[in-house]
Amino acid sequence: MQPADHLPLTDFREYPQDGMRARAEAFYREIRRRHSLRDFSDRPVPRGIIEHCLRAAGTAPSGANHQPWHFAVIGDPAVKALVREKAEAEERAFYGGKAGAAWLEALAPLGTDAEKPFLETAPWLIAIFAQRRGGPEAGMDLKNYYVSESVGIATGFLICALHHAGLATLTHTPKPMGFLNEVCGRPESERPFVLLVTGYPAADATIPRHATVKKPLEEITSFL
Ligand code: IYR
Repeated sequence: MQPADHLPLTDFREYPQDGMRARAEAFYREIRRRHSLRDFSDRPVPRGIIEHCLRAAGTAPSGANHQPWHFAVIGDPAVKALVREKAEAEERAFYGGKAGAAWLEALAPLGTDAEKPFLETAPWLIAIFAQRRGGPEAGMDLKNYYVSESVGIATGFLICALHHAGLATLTHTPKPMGFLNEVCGRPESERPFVLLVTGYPAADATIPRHATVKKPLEEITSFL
């Protein structure tokens, strides 16, 4: 095994404590304005903006730095139409009963159904794939570690980056979403993780009240 090669840390930034508090508060105010959106505008978004957000996602920490993710970015209207058709077919079965009564009841306050027009309206769909095998460099075929954790973190980075850039997002999970492998030309060794929808909100966009109610700090934390 090779000895680990290290570099000095040169890009860490320290802030005065007041500044830290202000930054922490400002980020909270910023991120609490992010809402999962289902009413998208068809207004185009330049590809370069999406690319920068994807670069940000690609800096996420991952198991052994294997970066076990692939982002298939769909902007072609014909491919978006195909994704909509396939997703809606799965969703019709899901909402038609496959989900089970408890799940459908949990979803009721969101007002979602099998109709997914946003899959065609939004300018970009980002299909995120989790790679079971890969490695730190392209073309490797090693086992990947903590794949779901890593891809989940990268997805979080991407959602934050898109929001920060001024774009709305939806984490969409048609169930099952195996059709994405075929549509995006991805190998069976990759598992579709989430379909991220992004673009501008429609002028008359609404969000479910249910989704705006977040648990207070006391309920989600314990300090030991
Ligand atoms: N995939 C379906 C159902 C759905 C499931 C959960 I959990 C949600 O938080 C929202 C929707 C759909 O996208 O409609």
